[in-house]
Amino acid sequence: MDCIFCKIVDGSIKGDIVYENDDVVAFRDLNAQAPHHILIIPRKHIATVNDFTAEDASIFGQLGQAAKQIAGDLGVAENGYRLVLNCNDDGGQTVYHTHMHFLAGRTFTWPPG
Ligand code: DGP
Repeated sequence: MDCIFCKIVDGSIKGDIVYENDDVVAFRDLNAQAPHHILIIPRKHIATVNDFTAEDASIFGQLGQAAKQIAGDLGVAENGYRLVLNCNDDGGQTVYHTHMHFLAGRTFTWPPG
């Protein structure tokens, strides 16, 4: 499978990894939109949120736990941060391996663009 994020997971492409455990890997986004822009991904290839099955449900929990851990590690938990999951074209998804964007280090506005 030609998936750039699977290649970061298996180490064949280098990622700037900030956190990993048995289920998820988190690495800095190449095209950072904030002082801290990290992508938290499941090790398992799941193309979009639409492709999650009941047996994948715990992965959402893992993504959230990783975000909390990273926020603590970076010292941004108190100030706050934004978590985003883009799905398909209207959601702005460009890489088809589900990923949670962790954005921190500045104040974000709402609604998003
Ligand atoms: P999305 O638009 O939600 O699918 O976000 C994909 C993000 O992935 C985008 O912010 C840029 C980032 N990205 C794309 N290719 C690479 C890569 O090879 N390495 C890293 N670290 N990030 C990448």
